[in-house]
Amino acid sequence: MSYQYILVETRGRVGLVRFNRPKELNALNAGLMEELVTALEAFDAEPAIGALVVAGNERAFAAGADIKEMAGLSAVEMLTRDSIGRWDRLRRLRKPLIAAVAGFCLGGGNELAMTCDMIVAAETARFGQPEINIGVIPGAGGTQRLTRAVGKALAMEMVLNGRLITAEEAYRCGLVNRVVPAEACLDEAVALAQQIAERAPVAVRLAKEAVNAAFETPLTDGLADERRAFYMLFSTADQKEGMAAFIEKRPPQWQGR
Ligand code: DAK
Repeated sequence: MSYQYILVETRGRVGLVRFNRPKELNALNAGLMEELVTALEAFDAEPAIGALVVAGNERAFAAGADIKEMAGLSAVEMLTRDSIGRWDRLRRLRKPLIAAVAGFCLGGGNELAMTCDMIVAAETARFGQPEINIGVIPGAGGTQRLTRAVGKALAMEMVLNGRLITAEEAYRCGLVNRVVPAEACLDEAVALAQQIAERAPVAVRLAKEAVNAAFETPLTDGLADERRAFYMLFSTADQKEGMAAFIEKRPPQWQGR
């Protein structure tokens, strides 16, 4: 399949999608979002792929939704073009999704990064929800995910006053997993994804579901769901193999079942 707005490649067991609108700082227009979700869903369905990475370039992960595309739309047009449906499809990806973020990561770009399961940040990364500067507020989860990630005080400042934060600050407040030199960012993210992709796939899938459930469920329900998933894994060949390999002091050979 050929794409206009993204570059797609496979590295080992990792499916990599890079935004490719450099002149527009990777602004997320409808075409780019559709291509992104389509490519990630294809990787999600491919057994040879164990984890996914999404990246921009050195100047920008993404500077937000495409303001020029949105500017003239009415509320009803915003509603009926159902662009949020693509974001819901991202949430439904089963394989771990890692964002490699360098440069601007703003508005919808930051919301996209936060929709991912982990973020590897370059020292050059700048995170923000500057929608207030153009007369709106975040619309793809920014007020919710940012607040859960960094807490109320900083989220309020970023959303109400458009403050950008550095990669270091993002690391200190728990928004990103690690900060690395810009030139190493993509490789670090791919290496992290590759490590996860080499683990027992069914356990990885259930682990992702269980951690994400912590944001949706009361503790008692989340604990019960986790326990059920834990017991269920004892029906997999990989649980038998993993524990046998530990006892026999050898590396496990996962079968993905
Ligand atoms: N949209 C369109 N074009 C953009 C853009 C954007 N978000 N950001 C940058 N560009 C374009 C600029 O217009 C410029 O194009 P030309 O004028 O040269 O043709 C080019 O990229 C380079 O940008 P600058 O010349 O401005 O570069 P600077 O280094 O001076 O400044 C900047 C970089 C990132 C500080 C600045 O470009 C900037 O402030 N950009 C806008 C950031 C922003 O406000 N982002 C939030 C957008 S609103 C939803 C889904 C998503 C969303 C909402 C709802 N649903 C599904 C419901 C998300 C909304 C948003 O993200």
